[in-house]
Amino acid sequence: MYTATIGAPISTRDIQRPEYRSLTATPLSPHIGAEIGGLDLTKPLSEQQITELKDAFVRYQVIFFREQQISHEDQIRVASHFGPLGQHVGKNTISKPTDNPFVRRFHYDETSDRVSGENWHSDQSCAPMPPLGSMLYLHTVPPDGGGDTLFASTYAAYDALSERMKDYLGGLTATHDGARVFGPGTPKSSHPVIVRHPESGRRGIFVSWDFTSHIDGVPKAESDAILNFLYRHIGRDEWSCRFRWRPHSIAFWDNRCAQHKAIWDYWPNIRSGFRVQIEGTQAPIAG
Ligand SMILES: O=C(O)CCC(=O)C(=O)O
Ligand SMILES: [Fe+2]
Repeated sequence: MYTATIGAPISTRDIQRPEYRSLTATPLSPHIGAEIGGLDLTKPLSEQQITELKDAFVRYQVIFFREQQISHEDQIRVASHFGPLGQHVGKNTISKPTDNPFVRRFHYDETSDRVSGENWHSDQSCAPMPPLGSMLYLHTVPPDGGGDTLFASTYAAYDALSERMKDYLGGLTATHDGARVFGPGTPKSSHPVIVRHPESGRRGIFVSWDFTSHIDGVPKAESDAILNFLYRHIGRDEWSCRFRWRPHSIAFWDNRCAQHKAIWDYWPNIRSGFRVQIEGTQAPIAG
């Protein structure tokens, strides 16, 4: 158990949970993640289902679905309830485009020499307006397990910082350089280190191992030390969950308050599916 004496993280349980009537939400861990039941994503959703799904997405930061054998059209329809779909800003990406401009293929097999997202990150935070959320559907998973995805709550990580550290980080910005992940020609942007979620109002830490090159305006050694502390802190087991995929599972995460990390322990087996992303509505807001 995490035994912080100061700044103990607030769990999703501490925030009053509504009684959903059109779906079920079963939390995966106290701080992040819930499995959603009672929906068939191949069929249009009712207004109430959409409202409750949006609530669950913001509340749990990542929501999961099982046994949903969806087409590209189904995936696009469900994701579009959360906003217009967007396109990947990376130049040289491991995932590949499909015939549909909004759907990317995430496929790995014996010929793969790397996979997407092996370090903690939120998607394309190098963009001036990073994607609000990403929805990954896998139809094929390794036969003997493996290929899990980790998710961490940047809210809980923030809550667990000391008040002194919160004060120090509060006014800072950091540079997110897309070239680190996707090569030259990918955007670079500066964002607040502590951000406020536009819907929940909660604060979270917004720097990641993958994209953040430095904290702006402080000596490099200081930036490196603080960032390394924050990366380890965000990825702590105490506010992470681990999603074990099955064929036709979906993970749908909120890039504004969750980070994720893909585990590549299944070579040479196949792990395959499709992802869409929802366009950001605004640049990250200082907390
Ligand atoms: O393959 C995964 O589990 C996640 C990969 C990733 O980082 C992403 O889809 O954004
Ligand atoms: Fe990712």
